This record gives sequence, structure tokens and C-alpha cells, in this order.
Amino acid sequence: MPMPHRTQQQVIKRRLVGKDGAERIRELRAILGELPGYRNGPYADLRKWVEGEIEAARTRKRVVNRDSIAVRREGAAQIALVGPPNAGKSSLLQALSAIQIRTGDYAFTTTRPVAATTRLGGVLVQLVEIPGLIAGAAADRGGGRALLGVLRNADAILWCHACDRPVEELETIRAEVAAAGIDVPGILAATKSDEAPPPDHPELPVVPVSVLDDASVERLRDELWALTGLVRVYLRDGGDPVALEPPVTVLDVADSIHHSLRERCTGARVWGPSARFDGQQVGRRHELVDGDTVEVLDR
Ligand SMILES: Nc1nc2c(ncn2[C@@H]2O[C@H](COP(=O)(O)OP(=O)(O)O)[C@@H](O)[C@H]2O)c(=O)[nH]1
Ligand SMILES: [Mg+2]
Repeated sequence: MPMPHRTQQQVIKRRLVGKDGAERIRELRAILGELPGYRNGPYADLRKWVEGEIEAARTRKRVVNRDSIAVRREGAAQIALVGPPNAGKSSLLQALSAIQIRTGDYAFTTTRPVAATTRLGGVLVQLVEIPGLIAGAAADRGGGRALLGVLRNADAILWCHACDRPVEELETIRAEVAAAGIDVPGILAATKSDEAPPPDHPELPVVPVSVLDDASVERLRDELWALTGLVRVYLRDGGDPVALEPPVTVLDVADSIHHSLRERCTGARVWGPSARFDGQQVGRRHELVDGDTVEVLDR
């Protein structure tokens, strides 16, 4: 009597333990050869799963064999999404941006960094999913060095961790990132908040989020903006805001519009959090805060 396919999958997984790269692909091919070739039913599913594993092993091999992976920076800031496999990183990336990417129920669906831009209050920010960071990554396990190299360039980290998983899974990865000497600001997205209550974290601010709940994704967007540490200043005549490193003065905004405006600038009218009243007239050195709207005055 043939083994039930669930048991068979366990047996296959056991045969794969400790096998990586070419060795893993060889073993998977051999397994594929042994499986009955049904086009439907549990065996067809099992074949599809094995084929998926071959594809994942191939991609991982390509990643592992590269010393560094380049991600071209775009936007005002770069935020990396980091967490265990299946934490919902790809799903979040997709929910926050317009791209279509594969998400999956099994580990390592995404096998190389995937970048996408998103708008946070009108400012373009780049998000980069860093997949496949595992215990030993800092010692280059699983191609960890190249992945950490990408992470090193990020301005901040959105740690991703599923509410229904033990928090140790995240801490393992945080330890690798720390061991690599990467120390950037971060917050914790407690993902799949529709499935379990969010955990507390001793160090990171926790933002519960579910891709099934748009309001939670919008709240995360606000937290991500705060995480960049940048200041958005809107211009009175409309258009996208400028995003600048604080402290931001009227002169900095004038300069960002046009260098020559810096010289001619005499001050500004301000609406928003840094103004005592709407349209308050301020000097060139007035410090602006996130969410201000200004009209630069010149000679
Ligand atoms: N219930 C629920 N499932 C989710 C949520 N986000 C992701 N998932 C599921 O979790 C699995 C792993 O997601 P994925 O984005 O591929 O995780 P990644 O490995 O971290 O990129 C997929 O089956 C997703 O559909 C969520 O907010 N709620
Ligand atoms: Mg993924």
C-alpha cells in the first residue's frame, strides 16, 4: 500500500535535512523521479511542492554564490523588512506598495531582496524585503553576508513577526543583525494580528497589523514615516511635500526649491504644527516640523 502523501512529504523533508545547493537539487530531482506521475490529486500536489523546492533551491544557490546583492536606492529613505520566513514580509510589501509578488505558506518563497516604493504622506520611500536571514547569517550561513550587506545600507528596519509565532524566532534574527554590527532604528510590525493578539517587546515599539485590515496598514504607514525621522514640509502652492533631515529651517526649504531662492528668501508664512496661528509670518531661521505648510517669501 502506498504511503499517505502527508507521511510521504515528511519522509521527503527528512531526506532534505542538511542538504543545500546542488546537493539539494540533485536529491529533489531523484525524489521527483520516484513519485507517481499523476496529474491530479495528492501526488500531483506533492510533485508541485517538490518542483517548488527545486526552484527555491536554485534561486537560493544563485543568491548564496554572490558576494553582494545590489539594491539601487530610490526615494527619500530606505526601510528594510526583516523577519523569519512566513512572517508576512512579502504580504506587507505588497499591501504597502503597488507591486505583485509571490507570497507563500512555506519558507523561503522570496529568495532575494525585493524592493518597492511606497508613498508615505506624499513622499516616496523605498521598502526592501530581506528574505532568508537565518541563525548563523552573520557567519555567512544561507548567503547571510550578502543579505546583511543590503541591510547595512538601510536607514531603518521594519521587523516583521507573526503574532501567532514564538518571539524567539525574531530574536534569533535580531541577534544575527546585531552580530553584523548593524544598528539602525526599528519598529516591530506584529503581523497577522487577525489571528492572535500582538506580543509585547522589551525594546521595540509594536505596531499590530493585518493585511486583511486596511486601517491597520494605514496606521503602519504613519509609523513608517515617523521611523524615517524625516520632516515633511508642504508648499502652499501645492504639489508633493519636500522631505528633509531635521532640523529644518525656512532656509532649507527655500534651498530645496531652488538654490537661488536661499539667497533671496526673507522668511515665510506658515500653517501647521509649528505656527502659532494660520499664516504666521516667520523669519529665515524658523524651525519647521513635520506636517507644516509654508509659503516662502522673497525679495
Ligand atoms: N491571516 C493572515 N495571514 C497572512 C497575513 N499576512 C500574511 N499572511 C499569510 O502568511 C503567509 C506568509 O506570508 P509571506 O508574505 O509570504 O511571508 P514572508 O515569508 O515573510 O514574505 C502567506 O500564506 C500569507 O498569505 C495577515 O495579515 N493575516
Ligand atoms: Mg517573502
